[in-house]
Amino acid sequence: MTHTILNPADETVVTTVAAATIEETDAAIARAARAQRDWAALAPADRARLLRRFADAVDGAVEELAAIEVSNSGHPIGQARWEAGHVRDVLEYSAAAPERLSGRQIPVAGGLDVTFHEPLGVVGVITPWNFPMTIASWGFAPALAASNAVVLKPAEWTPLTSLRLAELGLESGLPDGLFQVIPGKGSVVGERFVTNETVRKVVFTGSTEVGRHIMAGCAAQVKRVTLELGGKSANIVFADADLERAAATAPYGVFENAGQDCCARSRILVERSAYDRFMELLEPAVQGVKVGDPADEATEMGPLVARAHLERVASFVPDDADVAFRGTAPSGPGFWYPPTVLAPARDARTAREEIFGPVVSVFPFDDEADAIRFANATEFGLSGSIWTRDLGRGIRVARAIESGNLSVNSHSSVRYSTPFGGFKQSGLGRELGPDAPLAFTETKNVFFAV
Ligand code: TAP
Repeated sequence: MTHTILNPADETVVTTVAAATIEETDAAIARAARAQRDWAALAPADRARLLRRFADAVDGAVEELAAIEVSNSGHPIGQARWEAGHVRDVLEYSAAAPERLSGRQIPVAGGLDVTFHEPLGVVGVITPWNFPMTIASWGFAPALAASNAVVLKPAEWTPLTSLRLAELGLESGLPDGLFQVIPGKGSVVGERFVTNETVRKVVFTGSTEVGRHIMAGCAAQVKRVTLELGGKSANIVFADADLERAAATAPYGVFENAGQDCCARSRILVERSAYDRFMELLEPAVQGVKVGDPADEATEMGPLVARAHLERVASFVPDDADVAFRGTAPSGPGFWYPPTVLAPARDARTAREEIFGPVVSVFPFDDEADAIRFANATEFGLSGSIWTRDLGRGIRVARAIESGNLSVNSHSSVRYSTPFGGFKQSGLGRELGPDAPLAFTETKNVFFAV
């Protein structure tokens, strides 16, 4: 069976990709298990060197990977270049781990006690379509660095950069079978990662609904799992903030990647006394977002990934929706949707559910306690921003929001060197940062009697 890949900006056929069967998935997992034993037997410095070579290969292929993402996912070229550079950085940062994953020597009576961080074996990584290559690297780079093998299932719509990354790994000298990309259906390949006992951990990024299903499946074998799921993050603007900056940047906090971003600040909460002024400033900022051809260097927002997703996003904005104002978008061909600002009631569907498109809802709030209460009134807890000139308030509110990644006076969420992940139903576990490789190990304690 094959899957046809369309360019979301013009609906032309990019290529077709074969979908793996259960038997092919099992064969890939068995190959990964053999490669893992050879990989773990290498000297730590050799594993580090090969990962650095892989990072160098990605560095040399930044333009190529970016161009693939432009045509496969419709990402603006500048953003796609950043994504390829981020994959290189994640690999380079992870390459330090093989020589630094040290255990501890713990004082005990009657002997010597030592801990080791042992690899898990084969890790299955399942990725979504919104940031195909960056999210892939958050799984495979630290897993490889901790001496594991990786089988990776990309989303059906967006497998191309992951396939190229696997080739680059092989060209860099990684053992054959150590890092394999297996395109196919979630219900076939992804499901097999859960049920095949050789896979010792599943790293899943995607919807909360599928994440719950995977966690339940993994429970049967007490299989390790990391989940990066949905979000409905708040951008809280206090009246004492630099309103010009808060309004000028708010569109980029939600419309980046056409809103197909788990960290999208899709609820803007504005202190009531500043609400009218903020909306006045927000309107030209939204209309100024450059939406169009992703291959154009000036483009800030491209199309949505697929027609089915466009229809889902549009369903959140019926004809009688409380639209405050909108930006512009090409009319087609391609899966275009304009940046859209709503001013709905707090209990509206758009205020509660993840839209995963360029639609944001703005709400007034009364005071700090009200802002915190409403920001936390969601099953999700992934990201968020706080705009204020009062440092004490910034700290207080950041500590009170039930979310894994907060930013004061910015919309930054992701750095390769800092931990990333969600509270509540936004996920389980953390990726990136100095501890990322530890999530791909078991701690073993050995006592030597003396
Ligand atoms: P999903 O539909 O959940 O799909 C994610 C991945 O899981 C795809 O590769 C999919 O394969 C696979 N899959 C589907 N059903 C499966 C099953 N039964 N068993 C195993 N794998 C299965 O999500 P999506 O629509 O691609 O991505 C959007 C969602 O991801 C949003 O909710 C977003 O917030 C979330 N997300 C979260 C983060 C973080 S870091 N928290 C980052 C990005 C995205 P197919 O392609 O074949 O369906």
